[in-house]
Amino acid sequence: MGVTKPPILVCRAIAQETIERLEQHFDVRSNQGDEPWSREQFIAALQGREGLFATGGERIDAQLLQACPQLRIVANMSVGFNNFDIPAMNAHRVLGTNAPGVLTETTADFGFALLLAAARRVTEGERYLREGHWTRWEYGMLQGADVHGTTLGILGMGRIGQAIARRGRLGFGMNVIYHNRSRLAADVELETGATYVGKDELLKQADHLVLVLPYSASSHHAIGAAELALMKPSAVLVNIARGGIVDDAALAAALRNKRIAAAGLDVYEGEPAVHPGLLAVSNIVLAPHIGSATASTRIAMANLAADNLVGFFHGAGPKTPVNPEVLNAVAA
Ligand code: 8YV
Repeated sequence: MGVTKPPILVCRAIAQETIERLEQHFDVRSNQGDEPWSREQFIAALQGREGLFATGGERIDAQLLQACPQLRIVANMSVGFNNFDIPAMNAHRVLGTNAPGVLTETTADFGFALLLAAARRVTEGERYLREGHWTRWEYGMLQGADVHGTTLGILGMGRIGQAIARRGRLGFGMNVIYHNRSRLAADVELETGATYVGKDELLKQADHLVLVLPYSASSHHAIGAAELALMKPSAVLVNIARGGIVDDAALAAALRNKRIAAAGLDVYEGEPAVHPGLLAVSNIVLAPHIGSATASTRIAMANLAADNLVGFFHGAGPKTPVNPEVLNAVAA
C-alpha cells in the first residue's frame, strides 16, 4: 500500500530533474509553463499544499498565511529571505528555509563582473561600437578607472562579502576595507585580509564600493543622497544585494551629476521595474538580477531547497531553516 505523499507547490518553472526528484517524495503541483500568476492565482494554486518551493520573490505574509492554513514550510531557492514576514510565519507556525552557501562564489564572481564592467566602461564601449561611432583610435576614448591596486570597500561582510574580499586582495592586489553590523572574528579578518572601518570611513575611503548586505527595514536606503555625497567622485558603486538598499532616485541623480563615476547594478527597487533615471544615464551597467545565474549554481540552489522540503517532511530535518524556533514550537 502506497504512503500518502505530502502535497507541495513549485510556483515557477525550474529544472525538470528537480521536479522529478521532488515527485519521488511529494505530490507535486508545478508551474513548469511559468504562467505569470497574479497573487490571487498563486494563493489559489497553494490551496491544500503543505509545502511551497519558492524562488525568493514571493511575498509570504499574514494575508497569504491566513488564506493557506495547510501551509507548513516555504523553501526559498535563494539566500535572501526578505520575502518572508518572519513574525507572521512564526505566528502561523510556518517554517522558512533559504539556500545559503551554494551561490557564494558565483555571486562574488558577478560582483566583480559588474565592478570591472562599470570601472572599465565595457557595456558603454559595446554600445559605442554597435552604434557605429568607432571610426578611429583616440587617445581619450572611453578611459575608465583602474580596479587593481585600489581600495575596495565592502558593505555587508557575510559569505559573499568575504568571497569578494578574497578576490579583491588575492586577484587584484586591492586594499580591502569593510563595514558590517558586527565586526568579523580576528582570524576571518586575517584570512580575508579585510580591515573593519566605520560606515562613513568606508564611504569616504573606498575607490570602489560593493554592497552585499541583506535587505531589512534597517538597511532600507542604506545608500542615499547623504551617503553618495561622502563617496569619491571617481568611485564605482556595485549593488548585488537587494533593491531598496540603494535609493535608486538618488543614485540616478548622482550618476547624472557625476557625483560618483559609475555604477553596476543587479538589483532594483521595485524590480523588474527600473527607475527611469537609471535607464537615462550611460555611466551604469544594468543586469536583470542574474548574480547567481549559472547552470551549476541554479541546480545547487534548487537541490538545497528540495533538500529542505525532503528533510522537513521525511525526518532528517531541514538543512537551512531561517526561523528554527517554529520547529521547536511544533515539537513542544
Ligand atoms: C536569486 C538571490 O536568483 O539568492 C538570492 O538571494 O537574489 C538570487 O540568487 C533570486 O532571489 C531568485 O531566486
